[in-house]
Amino acid sequence: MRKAVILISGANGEIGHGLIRSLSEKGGLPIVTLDIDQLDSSLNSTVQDAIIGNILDRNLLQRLNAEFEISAIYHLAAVLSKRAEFSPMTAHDVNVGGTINMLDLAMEQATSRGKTVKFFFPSSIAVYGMGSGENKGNAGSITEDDFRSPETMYGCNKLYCENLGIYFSNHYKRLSAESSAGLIDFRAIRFPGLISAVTRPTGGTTDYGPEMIHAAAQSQPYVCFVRETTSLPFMTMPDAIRAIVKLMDSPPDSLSRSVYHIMAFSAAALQFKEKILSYFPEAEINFLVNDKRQSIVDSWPAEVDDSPARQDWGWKPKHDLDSAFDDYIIPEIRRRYAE
Ligand code: AKB
Repeated sequence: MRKAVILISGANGEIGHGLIRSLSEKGGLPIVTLDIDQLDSSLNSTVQDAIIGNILDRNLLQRLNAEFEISAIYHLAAVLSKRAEFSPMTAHDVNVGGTINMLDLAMEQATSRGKTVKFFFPSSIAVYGMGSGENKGNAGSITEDDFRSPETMYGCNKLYCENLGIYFSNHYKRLSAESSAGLIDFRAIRFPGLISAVTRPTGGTTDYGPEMIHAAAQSQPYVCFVRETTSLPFMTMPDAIRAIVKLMDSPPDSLSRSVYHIMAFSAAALQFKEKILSYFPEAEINFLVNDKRQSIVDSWPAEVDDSPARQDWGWKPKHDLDSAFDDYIIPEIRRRYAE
């Protein structure tokens, strides 16, 4: 008998930490994690099996297929936007090759059991390409279908993988005698910049916000690589985790789309600095624009219209900019660095 589980790839990353805790507190099937690195030891007691391995290793995935009965996959493993611009081929291999491997695993599981496998994919505001700073300024709150012309490898990978997920869900092998449509229930969220007080950000372009906060909490100077006036949408990690759980728990017939974007607040880099100074008056935060990285941030929208997510599955962030700092970031980050 194969063991019934849910599978989380890239579990050791920032989203993985929060998601594992939340899913294990919620109860339900045991969690198996897959990550290229050893799982953070503080999470060991919350998972059944922490497998160290590569999502590109098809033999390993075959072993997982044989050993487990997987009813849901949360496929979090990815190379983020900064690293992807330095190593686009690696990013493509991991982000696209890894995703199709996981979709294929989901399909094998679903066909062998004749039951739908749920698949969660974290997409990103990187799928958008605003074209120019002027467009970004004029666009206001954009819909999911606007400006889908990504300018980064990471954004191209994410947009393509959204389409792969929809293909596996709705049109897989559409010319073969037995249709496999409906065996994968693919759901994706395009996340804005995420702020975790618990884990240190690495490899993202939106990370200037959280990097500034983590540096200040450790009395380290920080040089921000975008202009003071640069705005992006953001949300706290607990809101992101709540969103994943809420979307995955929603009945299929309540969803009008497979891919939703969401945000909690839009903030300029200077607003982060001012907020941080109000808690850490000694913080040393300066701005030295890196034109290349700035151009990437300028290609992403300042705001998204998340009314479809609000209407379909009740998305509602708990934290705005003020409560993000007051109720989550500052208390958690003080605790983290006091330990
Ligand atoms: C990154 O900056 O790479 C990510 C993203 C835009 O999804 N936070």
